[in-house]
Amino acid sequence: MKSQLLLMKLGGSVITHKDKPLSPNFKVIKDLSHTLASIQMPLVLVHGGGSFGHYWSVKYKMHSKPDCYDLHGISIVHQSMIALNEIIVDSLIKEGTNPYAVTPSTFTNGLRPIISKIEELRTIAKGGILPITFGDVVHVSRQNYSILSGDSIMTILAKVLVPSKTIFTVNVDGLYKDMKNAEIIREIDNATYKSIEFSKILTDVTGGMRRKIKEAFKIASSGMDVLLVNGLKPERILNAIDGIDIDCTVIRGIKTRSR
Ligand code: IP8
Repeated sequence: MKSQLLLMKLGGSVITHKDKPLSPNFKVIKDLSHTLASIQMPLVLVHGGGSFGHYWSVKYKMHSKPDCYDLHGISIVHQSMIALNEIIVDSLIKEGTNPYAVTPSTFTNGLRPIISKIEELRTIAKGGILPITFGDVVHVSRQNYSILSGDSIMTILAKVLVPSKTIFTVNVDGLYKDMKNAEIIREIDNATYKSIEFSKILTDVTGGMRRKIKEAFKIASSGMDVLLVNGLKPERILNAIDGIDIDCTVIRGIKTRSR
């Protein structure tokens, strides 16, 4: 059953200047924090790596595939995500929310969810705390580590929490049909999804959209609608929560027949 809970990801391209290493977008972080402070519903937040985690992951050749990566790289990538998280948490506190940062390794075992720890995030969110986690490098097994993206974390959390609303904020208005006319796809169903040429999309929109859509579809396959909303226009987030029609892309929840 869906619970009164909002699950939201702050995209790395929204909260950082993605083309400038290690540069947070302080203005956007402040505006988003201000907006999030006005949300009445219990909220669980995830954020991406942007020019922090991705910058170092590339330098140390780390990917979302478990492997024996450079040990120094593991520390540097993790620490860069802690640093970005701290900036966001500080901003959220200044704007009057009560964030509580949790690394993904507190609710995952390797890449698998720890259901009881995820349920705990719901409990603390309902009590007025704002749990916030982030894409990170995680230990998988033996000496193998992996990058666990915030998008995958969204799926892990959504499958357990079954939120009433799931929002991915991005730095564009949604998924573009055609960049020339900046026309967005307002709604994607299974048939549209299959017809999308992802290679085209990859060249058309900021990186990571392909995986985002893939994760959004995994979430939608459990019957939940997923929204891609422009995080650079925070008022849209509030409208989306209120069910007001906004420019965004909706990935429709696929209702499976109950047995
Ligand atoms: O930006 C990536 O998270 P994402 C996190 O959500 C790291 O893909 C460490 C690169």
